[in-house]
Amino acid sequence: MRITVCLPEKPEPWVQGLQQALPEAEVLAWEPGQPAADYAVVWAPPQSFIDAQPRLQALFNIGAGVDALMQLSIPASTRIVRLDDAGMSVQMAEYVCHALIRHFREFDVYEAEARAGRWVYRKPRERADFPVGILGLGVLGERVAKAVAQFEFPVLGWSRSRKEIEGVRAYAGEARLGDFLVGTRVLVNLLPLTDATRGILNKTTLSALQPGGYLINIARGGHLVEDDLIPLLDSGKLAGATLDVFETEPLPAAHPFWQHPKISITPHGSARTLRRESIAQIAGKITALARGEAVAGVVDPERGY
Ligand code: NDP
Ligand code: OXD
Repeated sequence: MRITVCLPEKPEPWVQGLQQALPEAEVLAWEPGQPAADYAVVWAPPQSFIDAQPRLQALFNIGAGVDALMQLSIPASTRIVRLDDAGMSVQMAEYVCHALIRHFREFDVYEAEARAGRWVYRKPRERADFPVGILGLGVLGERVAKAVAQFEFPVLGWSRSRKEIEGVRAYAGEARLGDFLVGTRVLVNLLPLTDATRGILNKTTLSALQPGGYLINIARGGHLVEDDLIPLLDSGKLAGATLDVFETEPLPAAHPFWQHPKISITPHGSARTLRRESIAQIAGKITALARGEAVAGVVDPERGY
């Protein structure tokens, strides 16, 4: 069995880790001209890589989002497998709870007051006034929903198919998006980027949130119509935004988001790919597929996620 690793940077630790986990396999960092492989481990590979792999049984993406792969022409016979949590959901739960509580408890205001040497109390706010709506109730969204519910915020969720999650008011399908949005004040985006979800965070949807709405976008930059955000913040329609992902990454130095006082930015790190966990998951799935068994996390190219 031959496994090829095609990553934009530092493939060596992945090659070594996979080789250790699968000693019977031949694991190689991809180079043009190499013999074709049976399995590939990739992040945003070029089309030339796919074209050089006529007999791939499966392509393992070292992330949860497969939007970059969906831009390529991949033979129907090659299964595309995304990371299935692999340590990301707990990171997303931390990130969202931090951003939510920082906003709700006004810790950003306390930080500014403290820096100015001022001892000033803020009035307590009611959790009931801060319903949190989560777009996408998949592997990551469900974990985030449960974590937020632990802090006793009202939690809503929206997905394609209907879910039942304790403590979460669940909505499904496009027809229920409006009801979900009007019930939400803090909006968390954990959707995959597909034709159906591109631009879903826009003037219309963000204006539908409850007064003082707050956006946490941790999925993809392409979900947000960037030009719509600053007018909503400046008019007071939205109270703020925490953004981890952007249409262009790294975010260009001149981008107005950097300097906006109501925007907090992190560099696409809300949930990092953890190498040890990911290698263990991928090696386990390669072993299962080689035995003819089914694995979780297989992408449906029709749906795009
Ligand atoms: P999943 O595929 O497990 O979950 C996706 C969820 O979105 C599902 O609940 C799905 O509904 C729902 N959904 C998809 N399309 C639609 C639609 N058109 N209308 C309504 N609901 C829809 O993905 P993950 O939870 O693992 O990951 C989500 C995304 O998070 C990734 O695609 C990636 O873009 C992003 N991500 C970002 C990271 C970062 O560091 N910033 C790190 C990791 C992931 P249903 O359940 O019915 O299928
Ligand atoms: C992912 C990411 O999709 O890191 O896993 O963005």
